[in-house]
Amino acid sequence: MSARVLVVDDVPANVKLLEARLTAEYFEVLTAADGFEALEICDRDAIDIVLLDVMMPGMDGLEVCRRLKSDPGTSHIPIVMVTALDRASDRVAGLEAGADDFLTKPVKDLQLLSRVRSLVRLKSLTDELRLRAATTRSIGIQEMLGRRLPEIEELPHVLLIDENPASAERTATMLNKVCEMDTASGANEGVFLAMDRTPDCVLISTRASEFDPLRLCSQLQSFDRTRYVPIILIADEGEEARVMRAFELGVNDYVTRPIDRQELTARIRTQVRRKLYNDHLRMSVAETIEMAVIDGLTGLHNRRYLDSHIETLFQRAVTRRRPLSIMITDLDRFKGINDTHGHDGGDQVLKEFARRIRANVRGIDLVCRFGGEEFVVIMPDTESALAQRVAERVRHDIEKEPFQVAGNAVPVTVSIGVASVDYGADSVSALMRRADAALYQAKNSGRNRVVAPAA
Ligand code: GH3
Ligand code: MG
Repeated sequence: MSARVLVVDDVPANVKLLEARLTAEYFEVLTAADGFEALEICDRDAIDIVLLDVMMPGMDGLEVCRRLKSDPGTSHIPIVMVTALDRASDRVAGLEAGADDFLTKPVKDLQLLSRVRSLVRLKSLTDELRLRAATTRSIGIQEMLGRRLPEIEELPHVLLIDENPASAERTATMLNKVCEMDTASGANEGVFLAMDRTPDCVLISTRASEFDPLRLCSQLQSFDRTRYVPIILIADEGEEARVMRAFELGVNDYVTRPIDRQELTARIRTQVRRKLYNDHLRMSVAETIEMAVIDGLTGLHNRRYLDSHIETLFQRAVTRRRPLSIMITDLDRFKGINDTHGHDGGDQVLKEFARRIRANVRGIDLVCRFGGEEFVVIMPDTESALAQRVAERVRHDIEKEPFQVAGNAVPVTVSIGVASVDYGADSVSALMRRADAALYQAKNSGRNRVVAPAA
């Protein structure tokens, strides 16, 4: 996976070194010699990840990080702070400034590449979701895109899979205030626990003789319940090839033994925050897609949904030789209601009307607001005589009890046209036309009635 990396450092030799290594791995590299230039480039170019030196004259790396993270246009770009080995305090400060990860100088190849790859992969998932979300132009999503990564509010739930009870115990104790931990000593138990309660992050120790840790990783990524759960590998020095293989399989991050508490904490925190952010986005996208087929006023499906489903329902009825009926309803003299009680009053009537239709049909019947004060109900497995009885029940239910509009009792009536599938040379449009013609007849013959074309 290629990506555009921005390297920020005031020492030209450091920039050159990172640039050479990243270019060799086919990353596109941009460079900046100070914080101001870095901010400018992030604003202008689509940067996928920033490697940021902490100590720089003018504006230091921490300030650059804070600014990038507080700007909605750049807050989603992952930032890796590059810190001197002897300055542990910089790491904490970096994470507090919103950095996603850190590397210590001198930067080791494996660490550099694995961190960059992992963050780029996370970002590309986020980008795809952001793109989908942005095209839907939902107000809720726009607001959400502007937000920073969410802070972790509750202790994240981490699952540790480690065959060795003593080392599992040590790791659990180390993370005791950082997360709520479940431990498993084998692959089957691990999968079982992960399916039982989806964790926010999984830690897998590579020291295993009873199972293959990498196979376990790909297994976890193949189940719907766990495929978005980040995985961090706990590896030994000298396992570079295995770690690389793990990254190819989609493992998100790794730490090496002996485990540094601060480092593991930071890595868990980063993975969990990214996951929360992506989970939110994914849910918002799903909600927006749902909103696109739901009528906002009545909560019924809208015409777009009807158009995409009626053909399927129709074909299913025809091929199975099952009856199918539809009714089109239209409120009588609705303009008069709007004129007397205002548009809001009219809306109240439409809402209550939708509620009453719903209450009079079955769950499998599809009720749609076709537009304005016209509604369509599709009734699978329903022949004409029954459909007319249902329509009559709806008509009666509307007439019998006046609607309440801002304290006024408003009498409402409805006209309904019914049509049923005829197994001859029928089509959806012919069926709709027959229902429409029946409705027209109901209107013309005095309203407040049900008409079905004679079979
Ligand atoms: P008919 O008995 O012949 O159906 O008479 P009608 O007045 O119901 O029919 P007409 O088609 O003349 O008027 C429909 C009205 O429905 C006009 C339009 O302003 C109103 N309308 C359409 N959509 C909405 C809506 O979402 N809310 C409200 N309040 N009114 C709507
Ligand atoms: Mg009308």
